[in-house]
This record gives sequence, structure tokens and C-alpha cells, in this order.
Amino acid sequence: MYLKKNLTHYLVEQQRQHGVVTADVRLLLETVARACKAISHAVSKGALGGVLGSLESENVQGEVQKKLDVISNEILLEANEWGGNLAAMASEEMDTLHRIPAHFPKGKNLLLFDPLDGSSNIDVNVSIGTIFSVLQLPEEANTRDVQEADFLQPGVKQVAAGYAVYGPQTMLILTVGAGVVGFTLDKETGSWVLTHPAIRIPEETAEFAINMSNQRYWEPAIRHYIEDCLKGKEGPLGKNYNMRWIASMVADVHRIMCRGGIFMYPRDQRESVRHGKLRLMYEANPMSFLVEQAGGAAIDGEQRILEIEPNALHQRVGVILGSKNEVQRVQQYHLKHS
Ligand code: P6P
Repeated sequence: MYLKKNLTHYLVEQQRQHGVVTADVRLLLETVARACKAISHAVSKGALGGVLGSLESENVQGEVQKKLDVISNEILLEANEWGGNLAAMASEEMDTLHRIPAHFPKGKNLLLFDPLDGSSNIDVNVSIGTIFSVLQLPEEANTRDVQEADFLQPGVKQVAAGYAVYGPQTMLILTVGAGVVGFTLDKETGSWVLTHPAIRIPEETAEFAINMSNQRYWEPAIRHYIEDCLKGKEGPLGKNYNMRWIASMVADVHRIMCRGGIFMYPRDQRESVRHGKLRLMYEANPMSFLVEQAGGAAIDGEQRILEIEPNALHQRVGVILGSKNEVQRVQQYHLKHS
């Protein structure tokens, strides 16, 4: 056995055997994966590549842009413009949508991404990542210019979603609606090697991830839940919990995909976080699709994230996702303390 199964082999199998992915989406995902290789290379250079530090500019979120944020965004735009399988792209780093230039063929898919999530960790060498989501262009948009409203589809409409995590290994975690698989980048051959053919999240956990410094702002449900976690075995939840918080959603979610846990960035009483901090379209939805496909659950506090009807491209949402039984416990706290 000389050649391990790689991304192309997996996607061709999904296309041929299960029909869950079209040739068009397969090419799109291979192109996104190629862009993630280039981002991984840029990230790994760090100070040697002159890519650390911030720019003077701010993005639509009002966040100071890191050099690598902009570089990663440019890499994804450039890689995906010419292929003919996209009608437009949307990014955390861009105010509005990016239509495919007229001199390239217009495709039937929409790509949304957070090009480099976890930017606050870039300059301190902690794992960061790229998050992406694929939607289909509404039929009626084939004969007109793509509008922002064409992107505003609930997460259940995603045809694919994934993330690349740039850590000790560079990995690509992907779903096309047939479970979740993981690929490890072989930097010697440049191949995405299938190393995790069936990722499942354990239904039970004793590990929560939340930024505890926001405790005074939390809604009662979250406050009571975390209080009960901290009571340990003697408390109502009957187990001793561990805590992790990397402050890089891709890294925190990847840990949960690997060993279970619950990730929480809830709405809180701060004006800027009253709807949540994380973005629905290119963070919460793709991660929720992956988590559910791996047997987990994802809610905004009360409702399933994938069923939220979006009303704005950059809208924020509360995020509670991970091990199914633990997410359901938190949902019970919301019902009890609402
Ligand atoms: P805080 C990174 O900036 C990010 O968008 C997510 O990746 C991460 O989970 C969250 O914000 C961390 O937020 O408030 O803990 O710095």
C-alpha cells in the first residue's frame, strides 16, 4: 500500500457512491483545501515571514485586522475566483459579498468563511484556523446578480462545511452530510491524508469550555449551570468537571470533535454581546453542521442553531455546542431559568 486515501479519493467516493456531493462541490472543496495549505504555510512562517502583527485597518466587526487575517482572506478569494463553481463569496473580513468577476464563469454555489479565526492567538503561537461553509445559490439568482439575501439561508441548507486547524499538525475536518472525516496535511507530499475516517463526539462529557472572566455578564441559566459544574461530584450534576478555554474557536471545537466536551460562548448582558459574540453564517453554522454530523448538538441557548433564519450576513449568535447530553442539560437550565 503505497498511497494512503486522500481528500480527492474520499470526495470521489462520496460523489460516486452516495451522491451526497456533486463534481462541482467536490472541485470547490479541493480548491478550498488547497487554499488552506497556502494559509498553513503563511501561518507557520510567523515572524520569519514578516506576517505577524496588526494593520491599521479594522474589519466589519470593528476588530483590528492582523496581517495574516488579510493574507488568508486574499488567498481564499484568489483560489476560488476562477474555478467556475462559485457565484459569490462572503467573509468575516469583508463588509459585503464578493461576486465572481465577470471574466470568470459564474457557478451555482456560495462560499462563506472566516479566513483565520482566533486572530488574538496568532502573535502568541497558539492554534488558529479557517472555517468554511458551502450553500447553494437560490435558483432564481442564476439569471441576476447575487444579492446578500441569497446568502441568508438557515444552516440546515449547507451542502458542506469544515475547518482547517493550524496547530502541531495541520488538519482539515470536513462534512458533506455523510458524517465527519479528518485529514492530516502531509507537508512532504502536500497531500491531505485521511487519518480520521469517522469522527464521533462522545454523548457524555465532564469538560466545559467558556471564558470565565465574563461570568458577571452571563444570563441566569449559564450562571446556574457553571455553578453546578463547579460543585463537582457532590453537586446536582454528579461529576467533577475539567475546564479548557483556548480562545480560538477552531482549536476548542477540534478538541471537542476529538474527545467530547461542551463549548460555550453564550449571549450576555454586554451591549456588544447581547446577541452573542460569534457569527452565525461562517462560524456557528459550519461548526454546528460538523458537530451534529458527529453525533453532537448545537444550540443558541434555546433553539437549534441550524434552524435559525438569518437576517444579516454578519449577525451574531449565542453558541453552546458539543456532547449531546451535556448540551441538552444546558437547554434544561435555559427552560428552567428563562
Ligand atoms: P474571547 C476569536 O477571536 C473568537 O472569535 C473565537 O475564535 C473564540 O472562541 C472567541 O473569539 C474568544 O473570545 O472573548 O474569549 O477572547
